[in-house]
Formats: sequence, structure tokens, C-alpha cells
Amino acid sequence: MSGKFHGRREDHRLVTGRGRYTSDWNFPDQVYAHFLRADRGHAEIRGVDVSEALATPGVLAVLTGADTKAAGFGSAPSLIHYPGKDGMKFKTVHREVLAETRVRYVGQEVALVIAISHAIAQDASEKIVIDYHDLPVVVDAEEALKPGAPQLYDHVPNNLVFDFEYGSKEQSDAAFAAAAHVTRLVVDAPRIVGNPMEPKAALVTYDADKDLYDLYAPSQGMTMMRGGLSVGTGIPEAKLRVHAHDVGGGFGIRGEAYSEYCSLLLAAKKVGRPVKWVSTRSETFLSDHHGRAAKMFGELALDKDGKFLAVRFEWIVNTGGYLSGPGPFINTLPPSMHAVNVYTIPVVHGLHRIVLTNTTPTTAYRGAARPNVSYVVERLVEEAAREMGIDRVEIRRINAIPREAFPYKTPTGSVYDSGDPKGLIDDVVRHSDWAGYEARRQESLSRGKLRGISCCAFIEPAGGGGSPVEEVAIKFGESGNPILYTVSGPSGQGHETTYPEIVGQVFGMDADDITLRYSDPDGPAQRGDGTIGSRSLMSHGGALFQAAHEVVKKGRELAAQHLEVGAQDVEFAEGSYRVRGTDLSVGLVELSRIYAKDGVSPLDTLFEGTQQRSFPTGAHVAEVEVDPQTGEVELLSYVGVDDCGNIINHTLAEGQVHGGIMQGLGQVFDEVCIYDEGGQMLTGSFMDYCMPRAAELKGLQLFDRPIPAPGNPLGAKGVGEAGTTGSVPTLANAVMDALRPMGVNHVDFPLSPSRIWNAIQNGKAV
Ligand code: MCN
Repeated sequence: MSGKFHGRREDHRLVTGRGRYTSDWNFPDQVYAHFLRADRGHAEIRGVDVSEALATPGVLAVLTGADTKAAGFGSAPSLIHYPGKDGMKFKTVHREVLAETRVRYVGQEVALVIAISHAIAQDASEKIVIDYHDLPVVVDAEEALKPGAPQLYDHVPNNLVFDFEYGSKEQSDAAFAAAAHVTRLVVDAPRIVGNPMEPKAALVTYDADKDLYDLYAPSQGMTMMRGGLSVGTGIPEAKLRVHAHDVGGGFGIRGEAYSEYCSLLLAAKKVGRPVKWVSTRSETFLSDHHGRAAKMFGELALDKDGKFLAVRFEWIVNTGGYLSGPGPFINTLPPSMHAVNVYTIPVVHGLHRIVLTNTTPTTAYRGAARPNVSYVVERLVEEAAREMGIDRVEIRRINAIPREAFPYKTPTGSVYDSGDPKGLIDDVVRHSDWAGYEARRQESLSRGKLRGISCCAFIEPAGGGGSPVEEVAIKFGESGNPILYTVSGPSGQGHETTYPEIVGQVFGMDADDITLRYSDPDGPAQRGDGTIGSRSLMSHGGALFQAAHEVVKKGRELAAQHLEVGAQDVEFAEGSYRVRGTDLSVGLVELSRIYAKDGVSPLDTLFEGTQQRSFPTGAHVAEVEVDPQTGEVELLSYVGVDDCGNIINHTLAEGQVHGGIMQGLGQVFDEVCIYDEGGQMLTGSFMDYCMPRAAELKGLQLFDRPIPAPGNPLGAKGVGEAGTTGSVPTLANAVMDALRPMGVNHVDFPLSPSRIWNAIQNGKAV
């Protein structure tokens, strides 16, 4: 596809302040909302007195759990429809949209105040008196599993909502018993906060005549949000119109129909005026669903030559006080699909426990659980190489799935569509000048610095979703130029650039003459999934590609009639239909204009695409320097070689990998969300929570080594999360490599100066 960069078409609008984020929307007569949130981790609610708040001048309404219950609001359904260990059924738990009987984490919404200004609503909320009866709190998932731990729900013994098992215990026990060497380790992927730039926000209008709600909110696609809201509130989907224009970052956590949105729908109906709510950054920390929060135990069995025989895992996942839609799902089935990473490991066994605690629910956050998989496997491989005295690149090469073995069926039954891990490793080793590393290490040593390098490989499932179809549409607007419609909405991915490029190539038109309208409740495309799982280009982009061909086909018939020849005599090239061997022609857009009636063109096409999946792969190398005096780490270079199939826009794909690496870097070096024993978040602001900064990512070089995906019309694989899945293990292993001479073999995230300094003090220099 096109390797030429035309610039991101959305950027000019966005950097010149013409973006339209949720808080930019305003309606006449609008009023403002403020949520009163639980100030404690676990408590029974014995009474809520809103009388003083309600009597405050300027307050229009105060909603509590009794109101959302009376409205029939319920909980979102689970995505898990498969059995767990020994046939265990997933235990769903009910969440009161506004807490009525119990709160289970600090920040849970208890009451909603609507007033003529936000300040009045906030002041009034402080007058609400809640009679809490405190209950014992548990914030750590391992603690929550222990007998005698505080129980969050009567019907969930030991707080265990799901125990998922995959692979074969029998076979893995046998393989481990026969192994020449076994490497074991425990790694932690601590809880992190998504922190999109745009905080959670909403503006709701209610049209009483039509019984219609319009919700403006940052989302990763209107259909997922609409479906979730409908299930949560019982309001039919047809009565819910979700608008998501510009979205200031999604990262997985903007996909859900949060409780706040459900309450706001009710509020708008109750007060009969548009209701606006924009959360603070503190609320972002407390109430946006969090990422990761998993502890992983891993074991790798090897024969005497370093061939991998089996791998087994136990994960303990902290799912928070309630269940997010995707959280339990992304931590169970998808990780089993790539548990063997890029290696020919014949046997696998895994147990993943999803555990409730008095913390904010956790969900999919860039990479979902894939960076956990690559982290635990690549840490195991690295340690196995060290323990056995095998070169760490070589051990990867000898175990990598050969290119000719693709499509490759893993022991859990998933099929990797295409790839060449060894080729990726060879490329990245070359591009990173791995061979010259020793000299660079010596040079660092001469300055008193510890240098480390690592090479990691990964593969991840991209795509998927719940909808059986992906609707896209191409309409020829008033100017005659095509307008594309998709239900997936970008939150920074650049769909406004790439989708028109895909269709422009088929139509032989300049992409600048093609417009994308996403998440349009009035548009023709209304079914499909949103922007999750690095799926949009394959699924929506692929469907647009097919729809564009459909348009060209329809146009050929019309052009033949118009030109008064048989369709077989008409050829299409560079945007025009031409009668073969003549200079008779008509342009596609011109044709549409001629035959359009009342704004409808005979070329308008609604197309039903299908779900697409692929397995992007990559091999990354990072080189770091650690100052043993301070524990500070400097990233010196980062080289990535990725296979995301055919690339539509190289600059965008590179930007995606770059952004993903940055988020992995944040997880590895900076970010961690900490609760105290009472369930209070200790890292609830940017004063306490360290975000990665641009200057931390140095020496970035990205290359692609594409193998077209055989399964989708574009031959593309997802790229949105690859950087994160690759960078988490790569950066971690590079730091461990630097610390080895100090006798340190593992440090948990975040690899902050104090942790590293302490590890060096406690290590035994070798
Ligand atoms: N692309 C391409 N060639 C390919 C694959 C993708 O040119 N072979 C382009 C696509 O056209 C698109 C972008 O790269 O513009 C990402 O495409 P894709 O991999 O299909 O991912 P999605 O569009 O579905 O985006 C979702 C993915 C996820 S799951 C998270 S989380 C994430 C991410 O994208 N959140 C992001 N990238 C993000 N980037 C920004 N700026 N903000 C977020 O919130």
C-alpha cells in the first residue's frame, strides 16, 4: 500500500484548537453534575440523607441509589461464556449504579447532585450525610484469596470470581518431571492508571417528546457504549444516541459504559434540561478503570540443549471491587491464545485467578493482558539462558517458530496466521549493532556506569470483538465526494487519515477529497465493534476496502448505461470509467452527481464486513545504562522490528508503535498505583503518580518486516498495541542485564531509582 506520507489530516484541526472534545459541547439551559463518591474502601450504607443538599439554592435534583434502583438500572453482563477450572462458572456480581447498600472501593459513586453551576453542585454534595458502617478491607489479591479474608460478596467465596484453566496439567507435569532444567520466577505487573488527556466527561440531553437520549462522551466507538448503556439502564438501544467526536485518548479504558453515564441519563430525564459533567483528574485516578494489576508465576522446562519443553503459569489478577466488562475476559482466554509466545513450546498449562478486592475495577489497558504474557515468557527465557549458560539471542533463535511452520497451531488451539520470528530477531540484532555491544559496555564501565542490553520477541492476538458484522458505508455527499462511515471511533489513532487513503486508492482519488464520519448516530453504519484490540484497520478498514470495490462494481453498470455500451467494455482506472479503446469516459464522482436524487446516489453502499483477526509479531532491542550510585536508568537506544502485515500509512503505524513503547516504558519505569491497607489510593494525583516523559525515550529506531496477513482483505495486522507488548519485557530485561554484575536478577516494576538502588545494595556483586 501507500508508503507516502500525506500528514495526519486531523492534526491541523486538532492543533489549531478546532477539535471538539466532550467538554467543548454546550447546550442552552444546561445544568451541571457532581458525583459524591465513597470516601472509604468497604462499608455498608445504612442511610443517605440528602435533604440539606436538596434545599441548597441552585440545586435541581439529588439522585441516590434508590433512584437508580427504582429506574430499574442493573449491571453490565459478563463477556465470559466459557467454563473455568473443573467447570467453574464465572460469578457475576451486581453493581448498584449509584451505591445504595454497600460501597466496595474508594471513589465509587454514591450520589449525584444536579445544579445550575458545578460549584453549587459540588458544595451541595458535601452536605449529603451518609450513614456508613465500615467493613474490613482487602486491597491485595493474594490476601483476598486467603481463608478469613474480608469477603466482598456473600456468593463469591474467597473473592474468587473465576478460575480459568488452559492447556494440559497432566502433560505439563510429565514434561517438567523429564526436563533437564527448569526456570521459575514470579513477576508483578502492578496496577496502573490509564490517564488519557481528556478526563471522563458527558453531556446528556433528553427529548421527552421522542423519549430519546443524546449522550456526548469520550468513547472508543458508539456501538459498544450504546450496547453497554442499554444493558445497564434497560433503555432500548434505539432510544440512545451516542456521540463521540474528538476523543482525547482511549487506551482501552474509554470503551465502557461507566456507571456515571447511566446516572446522568436518568438525571437529564428527571430535570428536563441538558446535564453536563466533566470529571477532575482526581476522579480520573479514582474512577477510570485501571490497567494490569496481575501477579504472574511462571515456569519454563528445557532439555539439556536449551529446547523449550513446556511452560506453565499461574496468574492472580486483581479485578477490583466490581467487574469491568472486559477485565476478566482479557485476563483469561486471550492470554491463553499466545501463552507460548513465538516459540515451539509443545506443552502449556495455565491457571488464571480473577479476584475481587476493595479497589477500582481493572480493565483492558493498551495491550490488555498481552504485555503480561510477553513479560513473563521473555523474563523466563532470559533467566533460562543465563542459568544454562546459553547465549540469549541463540536460545530464542533455536526455539522460534520457523516461518514455514505458519499458520501455526499452538497447544491451546489458537492459530497464528503468519510470521517469521527468527527473521525479526535477526533483523533487530543487526539494526541494533548487537555485535558491537561489548565495546559499548566497556566504555560505560570506564565511566562507572552499568550497561545492559536485551532482545525480546513477541506475538499477540489482534482483532476480535462481539459483533457478528462490521457495518461501514460509503455515501456520495452533496459535493459528490465520498463520505465514509464507520462505527469505530479514533481516540488518537489517525483513522481520518488512513481510512480515506484506503478508499482513495481503490477509487483512484486523492484521499483529501474523502471524508470520514465515525460514530455518527445518524449515519447509515450502525452495527459493529469499536476501537479495541488493534482491530480497526483490519475490520473497519478492511470492510471499507471491500465496500469501495463494491462501489466501483456498481458504478461500472451505471457507467455502461450512461456511456451506452456493455459493462464488459468498461474499464475503471484513476477515478474514471472508460470505454476500452476509446476516449469516452465518465468519472466516478461525476457519475454519482449525475444520477443522485434527493441527496441519494445510486452508488451509496452499506457494506457488512466481518470480524478480522491476526497475530502481529515483533522483536525489539533496548540498551540502557544504570548509574549504580543513584539507581537511575537511562534508555540509550530502542530498536524495534515489527511485522504488522501490510502497512497503510507508515508514519501512523510508526507513531502507533512509538506511542505503545512509551506506554510500556511508563509501566516499566514510572507508573504504579498504590493503595493503603484501608483502601485509600496513595497515588491519586500527578504529584504522587509518575507519568513517563518524552525525554525518557531516546534513540528510537523502528523498522518493519511485513508478512501480509492472509486472513483479511488488506493483508494488514493490528499495530496499536504492539509497542507496549514488545517494550515491557524488552526494557525490563535490559535493566536486569545491566544489574547482573551487582548480583541482581530481578526487580519488580516500576524500576525506579530507589528500587534499583536498593536492589544493588542488597545484591551480591558477582
Ligand atoms: N495502521 C496502518 N497499518 C497497519 C495497521 C494499522 O497504517 N498495518 C494504522 C491504522 O490505520 C490506524 C492505526 O495504525 O490509524 C492503528 O490501527 P490498529 O492497529 O487497527 O488499531 P485501532 O485503530 O483499532 O486502535 C486501537 C489501539 C488500541 S487497542 C489502543 S488501547 C490504543 C491504540 O490503538 N489506544 C490509543 N493506539 C492509541 N493511540 C492513541 N494516540 N491514543 C490511544 O488512546
